[in-house]
Amino acid sequence: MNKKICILTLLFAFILAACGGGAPSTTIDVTMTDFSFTPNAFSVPAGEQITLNAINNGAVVHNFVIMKLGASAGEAFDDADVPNVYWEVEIQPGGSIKDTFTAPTEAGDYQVVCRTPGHISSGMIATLNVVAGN
Ligand SMILES: [Cu+2]
Repeated sequence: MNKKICILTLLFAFILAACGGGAPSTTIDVTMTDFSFTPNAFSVPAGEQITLNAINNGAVVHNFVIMKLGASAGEAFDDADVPNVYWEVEIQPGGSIKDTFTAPTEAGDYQVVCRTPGHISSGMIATLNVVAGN
């Protein structure tokens, strides 16, 4: 590939990554692989019904787990983290789901993780930014 195009492509990717969440949306589109969420930042309006469209392009089961505000699953998701789950859904390898949940009413950054053992430390972490309504 032409070097200039390559650099421009990289730059564009960084800009997209920086804007991650973008404007709040009631739809989340996420692709899971072994082992990441793409994108890894989402922005939703507080208290609204959110539609999650998730695709698992990986070879193993992945989860989209939203932790409660201020909670972190740490390096590994274990039993102690279960009460701190706000909402979660599991997606089989090669599968996809369309599901809905009600966004938290409290604005802030919520941690999103995959609870399959070893996946957090492999990089399956994302951020759900909940934005207060008008
Ligand atoms: Cu996973």
